[in-house]
Amino acid sequence: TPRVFSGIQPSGGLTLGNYLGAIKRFVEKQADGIETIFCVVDLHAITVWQDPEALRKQTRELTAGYLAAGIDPAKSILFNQSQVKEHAELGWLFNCVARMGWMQRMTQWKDKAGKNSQNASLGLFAYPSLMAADILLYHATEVPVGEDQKQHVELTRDIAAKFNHDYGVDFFPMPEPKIEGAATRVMSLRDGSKKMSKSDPSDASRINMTDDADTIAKKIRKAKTDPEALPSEAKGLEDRPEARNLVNIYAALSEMSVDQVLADVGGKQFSEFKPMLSELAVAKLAPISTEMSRLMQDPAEIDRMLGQGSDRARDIAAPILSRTKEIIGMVG
Ligand code: AQP
Repeated sequence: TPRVFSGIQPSGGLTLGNYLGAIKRFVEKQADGIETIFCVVDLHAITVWQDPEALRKQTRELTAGYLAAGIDPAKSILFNQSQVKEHAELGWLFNCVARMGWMQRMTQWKDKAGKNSQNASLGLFAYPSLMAADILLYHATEVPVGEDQKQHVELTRDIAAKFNHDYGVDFFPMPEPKIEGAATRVMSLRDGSKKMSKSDPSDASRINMTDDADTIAKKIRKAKTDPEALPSEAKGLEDRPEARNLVNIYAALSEMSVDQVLADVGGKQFSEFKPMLSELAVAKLAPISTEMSRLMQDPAEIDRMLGQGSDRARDIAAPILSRTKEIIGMVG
């Protein structure tokens, strides 16, 4: 039976990239009537420094973001990773399956550790092995993610295959990365070659889900573009990363294809297109950010929901972990 799992790190405020590349698609999966499990991956967030007070706030805010965007705890399991100890435990078991060389090839590791990799945390290096545990602990078969996470889901398959092979079992399924839609890689508004990211030092590079209408309009007005008018077909965007990014965002927000969008706006200058994009972004995001602020007024209720979701997650995870330990040869 299909089962969907995905997670987001509470490592900052939610961005439009996280919304279009992840949450909006999680909500669509939920509507398909299959079993869906969504996680606030706080154990991943601390692979880089997080101020404790900020981590607490970001965990609640991300939960509020999931709920405000349409994740329904009656239909999906919504919880935070650190409350389900099985994640850390299976993560360790997978550290003993995954190979150093596999980890060294991960582009996110190379990007985030940078030149000073001796100073990166051991957790940052092992991140993909914990992510494999997150997914396989539920025997999930589908993992909706943005383009940047594709390599980690492929590594999850390698870990599952090696475990099954080494122990001569057919225990872990091969999860499929689901990278769908017009905005699988939303780019920075300041640099069309960089991904829009929560942790980019420039706030102008991203749209935050909590930005108000004026801020959204200002960021879009200042977004980097080229001087040409918009083309009338998608192939006209090939060498124009900034233009392509804004059109992709428009397409994803309006639920139209890029070709449909260009059929409408082809020939327009950015001075005309940007206000259209701002208006659309505000119309789509304002109800979510209003609902997020309402939910954030009652942090105790958010904590209660995370506790309940964690209990439900554990019910699935615990027997899978027990069986894994038994296969490995652990007693008890
Ligand atoms: N720019 C993006 N476009 C499309 N999808 C994106 N995702 C992230 N950025 C974009 C998707 O959002 C999900 C959650 O990501 P994450 O929080 O686990 O970490 P990340 O991919 O490292 O995202 P950030 O925003 O760049 O966080 P920081 O700055 O902390 O590293 C994933 O499905 C991801 O693909």
